[in-house]
Amino acid sequence: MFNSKEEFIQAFSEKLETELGMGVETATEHDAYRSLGALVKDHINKNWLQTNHQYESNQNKQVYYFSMEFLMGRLLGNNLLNMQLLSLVKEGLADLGFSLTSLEEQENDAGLGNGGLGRLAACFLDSLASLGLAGHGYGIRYKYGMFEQAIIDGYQVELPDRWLANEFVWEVRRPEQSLEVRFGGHVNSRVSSDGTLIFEHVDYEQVQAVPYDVPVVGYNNETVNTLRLWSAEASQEDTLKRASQQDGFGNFLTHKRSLEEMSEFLYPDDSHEAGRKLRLKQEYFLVSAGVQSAIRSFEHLNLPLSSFPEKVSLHINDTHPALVIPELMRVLIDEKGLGWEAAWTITQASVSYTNHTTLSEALETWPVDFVRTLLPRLHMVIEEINERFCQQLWGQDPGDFDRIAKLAIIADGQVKMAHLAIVGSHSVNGVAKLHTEILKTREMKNFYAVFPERFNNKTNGITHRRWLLHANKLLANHIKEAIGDRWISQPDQLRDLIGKKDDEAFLDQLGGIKQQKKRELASFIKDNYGIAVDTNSIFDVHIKRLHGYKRQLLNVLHIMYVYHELKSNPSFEMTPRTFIFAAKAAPSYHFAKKVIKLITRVAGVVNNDPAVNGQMKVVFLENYSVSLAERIIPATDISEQISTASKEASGTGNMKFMMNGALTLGTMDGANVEIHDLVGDKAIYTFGLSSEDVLSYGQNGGYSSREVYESDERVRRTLDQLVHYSPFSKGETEFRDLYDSLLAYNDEYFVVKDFANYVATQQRIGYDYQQKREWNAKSLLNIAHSGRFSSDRTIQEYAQDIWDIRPVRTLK
Ligand code: 26V
Repeated sequence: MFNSKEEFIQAFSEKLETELGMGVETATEHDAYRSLGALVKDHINKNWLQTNHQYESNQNKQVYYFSMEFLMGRLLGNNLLNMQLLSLVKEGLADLGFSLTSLEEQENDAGLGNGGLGRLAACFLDSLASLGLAGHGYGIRYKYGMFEQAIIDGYQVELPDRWLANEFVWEVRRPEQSLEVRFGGHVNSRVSSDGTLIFEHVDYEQVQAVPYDVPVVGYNNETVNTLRLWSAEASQEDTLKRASQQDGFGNFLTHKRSLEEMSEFLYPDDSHEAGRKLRLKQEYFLVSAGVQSAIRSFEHLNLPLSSFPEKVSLHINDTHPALVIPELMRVLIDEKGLGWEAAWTITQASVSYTNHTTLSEALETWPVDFVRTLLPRLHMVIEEINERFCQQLWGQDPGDFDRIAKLAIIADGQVKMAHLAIVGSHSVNGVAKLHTEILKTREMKNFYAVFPERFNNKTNGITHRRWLLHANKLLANHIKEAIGDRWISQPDQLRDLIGKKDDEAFLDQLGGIKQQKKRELASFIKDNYGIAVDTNSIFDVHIKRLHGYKRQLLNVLHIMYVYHELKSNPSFEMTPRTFIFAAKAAPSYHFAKKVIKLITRVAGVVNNDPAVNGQMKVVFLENYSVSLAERIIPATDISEQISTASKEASGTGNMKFMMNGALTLGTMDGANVEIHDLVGDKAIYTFGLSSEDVLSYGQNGGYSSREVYESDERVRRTLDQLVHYSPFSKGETEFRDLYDSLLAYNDEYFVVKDFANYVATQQRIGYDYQQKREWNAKSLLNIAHSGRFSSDRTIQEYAQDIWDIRPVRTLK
């Protein structure tokens, strides 16, 4: 390891030469990035090997976090940070004429996820390694990750994400650890000589699952865990066999493509289950490779299979990898010769499941026919699990057909993945207190009655290393000056900042840092979009996936209202605002795409109207991604978390903003409730219906958006602007579907209902923002309480309550 700037310069120059055959003078930023990456990886490798040795020799229990998504973002800066090399490398590079920040920007985001669920998985990996816990990710090495979004003529256009186009410097291909995954075919059963039933899978297609390992570097503790991403390839053997048949080559190519599409692209829809066969193939591909790989590692320990749950935890990130349950059963029974009961005990004790949504349209179900043809042996296992579970229910409550019909894993020709996940695991958790309560009392009420001990809450968290230490060094340093750096290993200690709440100089400096981050974002906006924004205005930010329930429409309707007031009401007063949006819409989600169109239309009108330009601007930043979030969040004053209460399971953006000193404008939904509990009424702006209100309207009716429309003139005028002649719509029909969703379809997400309350709360924010010192004190309170939302806390809870694992190394 290099211990000084000089040693770094020496090592870096050598690397440029040996790796790229290049001198420092001729290297481009991209060359420099590549060789820096290679150099850093050399150093990681030593610790990686050592960590693995240590896990093996200590026989530590290993956790495998199965997730169809890992939204990692860029790794260079974070790896340097966690290795404590950031300042040394930065200075060394500066001496050579390179800026570390520019080199970091050479890296493509690893965007192998849609949103919250995938980013959570990435934060969890960082915390596992940083806490010295043996936890690894299993995912898919999609050739194309989350699509790249361009805005053309105000509309979203999706472009392929070629993140692998210039080599991904962090991965290591490990072909020797490849495994075979089988699809299709038939199952023959026969009775063996000793009387046991044997199942033989025949006529199947096979695909090679080739692992690409990515190191996950812990913070200052020499731990390096593994994110193992599986890639689908045609096997050599299969290739030879096909190539030698008639029409060998053509046949081979078609076949190869059909196999390799399994790791071709990430499904970009995170709220509608489309029931695509390829998606089910992807899920089984991940599951089968992961389960086999976990068993292979376990077998190195030479222990009886009965101790598998003491040495291995298989965690499933939502139901997408729920096939882990029947797959583990299959391997244990068919390949390891265990009986059903023994296999079932092991499976249940090893598997745990996190639920991330209560939206019914996102709950996974698969047609039984799909499962039977694609995975004939797993289909048999699932049927047996279902049969035995239904028997158990019958035994508890004979004759209650209704209950059995509701709880069955297979019903109406569908396999219900959430039911499979609950029945086959020992722990089911929600991701915020409110969400878990909703699961227990509503969505999964019947299961809660059967297995109350399985249900538990693990409120989400985010890694403060990426989202504060790395994304906002200025703020992190300011905090260190005030309270030292204990909070880095114990984020709860950020509470010491509360002592600074009356320290005027400190609060002014805090305000100064926010201004600086706003200036940086403003120049990014100017450079990329040509829009000049006022850094003294409130930066009001709404960045997340575009979805009806997240209510970007409520935000934009408020902007339309404010614009109208500014133009027509001379006594209307407002604190200048910059409204910032970023959001990707699922490609087939027409409503969401229309909302983007509306935002960009409103932006065009507002930004080009000199009459309001001193007061407001609207900016839609394209291609929302982890690295864009890292730019925006530190510069935010107001964090919009305005989901329809009960619909957002937790939210994690809310936590990132809070940690960077933004104030939340939010509904009492998801983890906003817990933010409110911590900071108190004065340091958060809550508004709108409660989750009880929303759920009860859903159950009993009683809401009419038209009544509100007719009784509130501001609502009527604003909505009418969508369809009548107005600055935003020249009477076109373009926004008719948005209008109809609010009136004809009675406003599913209660936008109209919450409008008045939202407007009033925004007004209050405008006044409060003018009291700078008080504002900064509220901002401070948010930062001070944000330690609770470090994913270190979340992971410690998982480790203790669900996985039963302890740190391997003591933290330095
Ligand atoms: C569903 C589907 C279904 C169609 C195929 C692709 C796909 C991909 C993902 C999903 C489920 C997405 C669920 C999700 O992201 N939930 C979010 O999880 C966050 C972390 O727990 C949480 O903070 C958010 O509130 C929750 O919406």
